[in-house]
Amino acid sequence: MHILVTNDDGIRAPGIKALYGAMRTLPDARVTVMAPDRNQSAIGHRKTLREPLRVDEVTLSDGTQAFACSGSPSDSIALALMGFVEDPVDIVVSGINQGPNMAQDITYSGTVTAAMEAALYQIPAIAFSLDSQTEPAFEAAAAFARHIVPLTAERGLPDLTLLNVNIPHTTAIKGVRVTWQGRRQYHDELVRRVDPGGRPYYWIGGKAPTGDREEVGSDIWAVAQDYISVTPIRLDMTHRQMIDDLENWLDDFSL
Ligand SMILES: [Mn+2]
Repeated sequence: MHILVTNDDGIRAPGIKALYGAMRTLPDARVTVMAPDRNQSAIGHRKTLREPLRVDEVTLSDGTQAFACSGSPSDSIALALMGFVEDPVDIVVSGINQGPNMAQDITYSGTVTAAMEAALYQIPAIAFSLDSQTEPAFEAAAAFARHIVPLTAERGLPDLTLLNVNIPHTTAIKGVRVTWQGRRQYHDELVRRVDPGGRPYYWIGGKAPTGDREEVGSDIWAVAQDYISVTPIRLDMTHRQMIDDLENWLDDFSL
């Protein structure tokens, strides 16, 4: 089993070290690490087309040989699967992200969009995120990765589908729940400042997002209840139930 490991926190982040370390302990596993050379969190499903991409072979703190890419997480996966990594890849794993990626976070998340890119290449992919921004302990997430990765590689995933895993930050995990995307509440605020030359500039500030913890069965609910959340995500975001209605809205248009 050839496992390609990436992340969005950058190739030197502790979470990716925990993930490739866990993958290496699987029987018959061969691990390739290719990830952004710096933090690319919330980069979204970015495809870099108007500037060159560079890849450097780097030695990480534990001696691991890895590929550091100047592009986004999805660029890293695209490069690898288009032939930069010569041996066929059986599964792509992304993370372990420092911070959750649930509900509407997923199209912002470089952790998840790296897995989306793999799904475009019909390679099974799993994104792992830990519900902690500070001093995370990755052991439980790594243990679950060791469980779900071989299963997913063996069974495969439906077309244009990936798995999004979120792990609660607790030593008392209750189990696993298969979930759907819940409802995020963002608390972003526009912060306006002025540079030394007198020009305004802006930050997206505000508090961290919260969410509906009461909707039983959602990813946000599961993690709030100390369950590991596993959500099957499809890239087809069409609202099929709306198609008939929308046709009715538009059917009297003519040229
Ligand atoms: Mn991140």
